[in-house]
Amino acid sequence: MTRADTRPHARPTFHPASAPDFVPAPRLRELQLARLRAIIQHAFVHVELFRQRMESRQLAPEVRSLADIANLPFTTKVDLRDTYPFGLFATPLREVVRVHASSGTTGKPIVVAYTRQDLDIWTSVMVRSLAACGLHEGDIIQNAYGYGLFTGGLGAHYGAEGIGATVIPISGGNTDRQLMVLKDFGVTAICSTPTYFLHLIDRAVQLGLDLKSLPLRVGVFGAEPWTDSMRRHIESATGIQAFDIYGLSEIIGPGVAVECPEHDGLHIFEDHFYPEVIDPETGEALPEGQEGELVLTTLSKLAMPLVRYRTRDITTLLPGPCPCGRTLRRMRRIGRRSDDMLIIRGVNVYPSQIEAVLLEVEGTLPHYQILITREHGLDQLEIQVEVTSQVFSDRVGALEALSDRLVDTIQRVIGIHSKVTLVEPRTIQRSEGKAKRVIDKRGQS
Ligand code: DLL
Repeated sequence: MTRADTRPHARPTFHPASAPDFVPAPRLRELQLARLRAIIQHAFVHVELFRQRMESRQLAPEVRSLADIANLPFTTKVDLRDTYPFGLFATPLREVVRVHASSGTTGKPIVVAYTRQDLDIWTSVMVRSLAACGLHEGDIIQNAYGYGLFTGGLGAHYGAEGIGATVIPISGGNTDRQLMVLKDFGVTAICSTPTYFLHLIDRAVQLGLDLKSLPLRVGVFGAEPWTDSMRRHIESATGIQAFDIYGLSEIIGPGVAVECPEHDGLHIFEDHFYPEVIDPETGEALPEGQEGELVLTTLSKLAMPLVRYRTRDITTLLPGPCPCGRTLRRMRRIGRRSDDMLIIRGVNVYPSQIEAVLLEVEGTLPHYQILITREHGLDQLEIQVEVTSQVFSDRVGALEALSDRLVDTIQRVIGIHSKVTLVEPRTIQRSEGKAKRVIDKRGQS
């Protein structure tokens, strides 16, 4: 194949499925209000936890204006945990055609559900996302998000098929094979976590593969925070245009918000997800332009509607229109969270999950440290844990067996391979205040 065959020329980003992105704002507000009314009724009738919360505040499930949303109760990750696995479902299980899951704060994941119609909505927001990134029929999309319970793989997959592109469902990992496919199949776009793509860049350099010589022209990167300097690095090393895509399982998966070619904030698909930014301490809604925690209400999803879900992601709603013409409001890219959730190689990890494993095993002491570094673009996780002097003076074989067991159990619980280093009692620095359990050396560039 020649380069001319495989590299579709830049076309305007308008795709018929993107029409809702450009609806005049007053019309969009009407639609949001109509959908909000319906979803509040639906949740009130079908979700016990929501009904109880409303009743305990003497709130009727009636919404007069969009401003009324500020009176509704929040939903949190703890609610998902407490109702595990299916307690927040608002439709009978036979209408649920898919579930996904993501890490919870403890050993159990949180479970999310989709009806057939919910999946169609998800595909539609992913089609609009990919269209905003300039993708269209004829593109060849290598989907390196993980397939499985994680929403990244299947979310991007259906979006890519929906836009009429050719999808390569390669999933994550197996870097050399990724590079082979990237080159041999004439791939024009890649979907992956930004750090995994950095890793691909590094490996390509090692193998002497010049990514700039390939037809690859777009990267759709998300599932973890990244920065503008990472974007510059990616773009100058590969010649592609890098787009930020945001989403979370609880709300739908990827496709909650995406950048347009202006790269000045992410447009939120407001016709399906109503955004607010609140002060994470007081819960008060903040005006546009002020930084706080993103709170999202699903306006159309039936299997698991969420009202005022506290994402813990910190952002700002950007004032003013975007030159691209989309009327959807924009949020600044997510740089950090207000809780302790870590994202390692795109996987959500809570230190409490690791702690639970360490404390269960005999011979360990409750002093540990989690170190995260980045080598060749790939996140590395090391856990240092103190063991009793008795274990430490045991045979070397016993120490090795203990660390192997910890590596296995941690991998099973969080889904990531780690290095476990067992150290002598009192090796790990004690803190005078809060213990510093996590040392994240990945930096911000
Ligand atoms: O990460 C969904 C996704 C898949 C988004 C693929 C984009 C691409 P969860 O595993 O539930 O879902 O993790 C959601 O990841 O609350 C953020 O903290 C973080 N996150 C997701 N996208 C971005 C992004 C998927 N573009 C959590 N920038 C969210 C920064 C992001 N953080």
